[in-house]
Amino acid sequence: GVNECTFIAVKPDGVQRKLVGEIVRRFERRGFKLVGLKLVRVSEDLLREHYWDLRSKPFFSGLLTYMSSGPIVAMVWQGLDVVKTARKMMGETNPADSLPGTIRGDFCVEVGRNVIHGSDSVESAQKEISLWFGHDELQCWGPSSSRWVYN
Ligand code: DAT
Ligand code: MG
Repeated sequence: GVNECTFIAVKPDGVQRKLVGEIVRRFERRGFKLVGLKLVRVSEDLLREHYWDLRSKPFFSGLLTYMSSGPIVAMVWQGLDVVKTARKMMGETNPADSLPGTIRGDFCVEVGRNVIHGSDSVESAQKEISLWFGHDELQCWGPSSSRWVYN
């Protein structure tokens, strides 16, 4: 429903390449609501938990090194079907397979430097939001523009 939330992160390469504003802008303009945002440098322990399902992959340790190599912009966005729509906005995991117009299709070329993370299901979104954010870091704010986005 309209209250669905997803976890989105601008990865260290996206921050270094000054893509934060562009990425936030795309979610804002789509009509989604920002409910959490912070710039963080996270430990490999948190990342190991975040990417636990990939622990047996050959790229796992490189992924942890990359993700802990600099600050990340962690965000929570809310709105109708935001989990699925955010994945569409991001493009495919491998930027080479991502269409122009998607974030990965517009701003990157390699799977190991794909600038953005987004939860892949409502269930993983809930897990990731509670891993990255405390309750006091999420804001419930004015619905004043929602009647212009939803009917
Ligand atoms: P996504 O980020 O699209 O959800 P995923 O969850 O399968 O993709 O993998 C998490 C991240 O791991 C991905 O964004 C980049 C990295 N990754 C995935 N497949 C990879 C591969 N074949 N080689 C190197 N890195 C990979
Ligand atoms: Mg994933």
